[in-house]
Amino acid sequence: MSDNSLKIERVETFVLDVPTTRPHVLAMTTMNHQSMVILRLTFSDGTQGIGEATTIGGLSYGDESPEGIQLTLDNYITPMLLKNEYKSVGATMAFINRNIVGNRFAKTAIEIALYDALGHRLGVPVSELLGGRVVDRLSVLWVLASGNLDSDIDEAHKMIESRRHNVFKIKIGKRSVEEDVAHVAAVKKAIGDTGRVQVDVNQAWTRSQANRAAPMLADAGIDLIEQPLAFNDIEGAQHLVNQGVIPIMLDESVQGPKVALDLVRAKAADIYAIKILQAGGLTEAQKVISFAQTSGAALYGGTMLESPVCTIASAQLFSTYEQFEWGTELFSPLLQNDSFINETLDYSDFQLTVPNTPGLGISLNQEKVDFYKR
Ligand code: MUC
Ligand code: MG
Repeated sequence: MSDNSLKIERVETFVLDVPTTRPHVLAMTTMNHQSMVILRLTFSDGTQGIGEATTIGGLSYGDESPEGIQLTLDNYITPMLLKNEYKSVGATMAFINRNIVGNRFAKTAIEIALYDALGHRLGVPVSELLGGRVVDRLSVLWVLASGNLDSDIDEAHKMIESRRHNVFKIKIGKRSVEEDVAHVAAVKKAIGDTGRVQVDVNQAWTRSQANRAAPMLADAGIDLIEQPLAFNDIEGAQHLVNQGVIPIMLDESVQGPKVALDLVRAKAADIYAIKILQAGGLTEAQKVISFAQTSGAALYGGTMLESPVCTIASAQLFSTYEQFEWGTELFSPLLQNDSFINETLDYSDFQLTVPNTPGLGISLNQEKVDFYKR
């Protein structure tokens, strides 16, 4: 069948609320469950594609919410998809981008599903549609965010012993700089040379707090500081990078390729967290990566605490690069206490295996979807 005669016949969206294995304490919210918008496209040739758009803590992290994403998909994007002949992933995304401003997360869900369906139609993994696989395994860190020092240390030891993770990101910014530094220094001391530690402030500090904390964290043996300042404080980030006390990573700041280009021009980060949802899709994330890489900055594979769907979409993309110097944080399926896919993801020896079967390489377990959907 030629692609010209293809149509998208059905678009389904579900909001799933899946409990976390423990409360996940971030500077701006504490998560006891994760709410994920899952999308399924069905084409006239019978192929299907799945996608996802997920935020953190409703509207506390960014400007799209699960309910808003579902509404955008159902009321605005779906009618466009059903009305037009399907030509290609690129033509569909170009059409959506011409007609819908912003809404990067909702657009990402569509693009993931289009690539998944195309992979199934052609019999290749999504990585092959994005330039081709370079690596099959990705390093994955674990995020310590229990809010309690003893639990964090205990969790870190267990992860190292089971060879699941030996790099840890600790969420800070809720308490005073001194309390936070004491907490992360104690974790680093407890694990010593068996693991590495980095911190994520999630925009909670003022410039003076960041200036004070940077040398303290460097002295404690912490590898890097992620998003110490407000997402739009480019000058502040630039100043911290110039000081060169400790590497600075930007995350919430990286809202799509145009912003990434501005950040790169301003030399506002040593490391960029690459998130396909924040970028606005897989193709947009490729642009962000190109800007960061070309500028000489380093890469880190980020997450919005996504389900396996978006996690594996990200992994398919990241696998097409020789090196994400700071690894990835594609751990969130392990923070959810149940799974709604049929496959078991392989997390072992501190890495995740990127599926190598057609499309994303994972499929929805409909019974579980029905159980967790609102
Ligand atoms: C963030 O800001 O990095 C990623 C891991 C995690 O625990 O929270 C997210 C968001
Ligand atoms: Mg972050």
